[in-house]
Amino acid sequence: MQVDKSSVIPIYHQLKKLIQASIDNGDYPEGTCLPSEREFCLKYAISRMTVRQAISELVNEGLLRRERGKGTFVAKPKLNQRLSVLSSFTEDMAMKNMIPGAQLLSFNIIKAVGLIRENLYLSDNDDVYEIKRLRLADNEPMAIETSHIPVRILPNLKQNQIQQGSLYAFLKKNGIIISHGQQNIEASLASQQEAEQLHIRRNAPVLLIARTVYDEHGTPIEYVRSVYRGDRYRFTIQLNARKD
Ligand code: 16G
Repeated sequence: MQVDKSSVIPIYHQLKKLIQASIDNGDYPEGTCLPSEREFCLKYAISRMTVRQAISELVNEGLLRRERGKGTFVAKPKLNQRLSVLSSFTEDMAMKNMIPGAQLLSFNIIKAVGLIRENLYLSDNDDVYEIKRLRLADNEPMAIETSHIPVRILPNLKQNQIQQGSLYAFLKKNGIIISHGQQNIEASLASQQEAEQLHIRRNAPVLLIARTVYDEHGTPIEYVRSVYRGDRYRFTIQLNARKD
């Protein structure tokens, strides 16, 4: 395929689409080193600036990654998560045929304050468990999740009971059935500590997710704040047309 210089579509955009197609059809599999900027210039008879713009945008979109001194490589495809169902990290990984992992980073009992208190419908003096976990997919760090669960829901919870494995499966085993929830997502940048835990660079884009889940009686069970890797996650939402 060639670029069409007479087209109204900017050349950098056409090159982007060509590279994207080569990734999609397997010509450039994951981990492949992309031809150099010079090679692209010669192949398509276009300027280096045009090549640079196409590649930079693909890097920003997460399709390519740059390694200093080595070149530009085809990145791992992002994990696509649908947001229409309330599922656990473990269930999401099972659907993708990936091995879920949970590493407990900290476990504390704290007083419910601010958004934690508000979202869990608690009073100032109520205690919550604060459970911070690193989530892994096939051993690769994906997210840091900080869950808050009212102590009165599980008065005797001990750290070793949730050291590994699925939190939602543990809740279910204890008679707590999660029924519905709400979640919001916003963009942010990784702090130094988050970057170290997630194996990304400081200030890399991340997605902040806040989720409140309720049991079948409408009692809030968990308020969780998570930091998901922006380079590894994409969330998809099903939209239905307005009925009015
Ligand atoms: C999901 C939830 C998190 C929950 C976890 C339980 C988001 C943003 N977060 O990752 O709230 O604590 O599932 O997973 O979706 P688990 O049962 O595998 O521990």
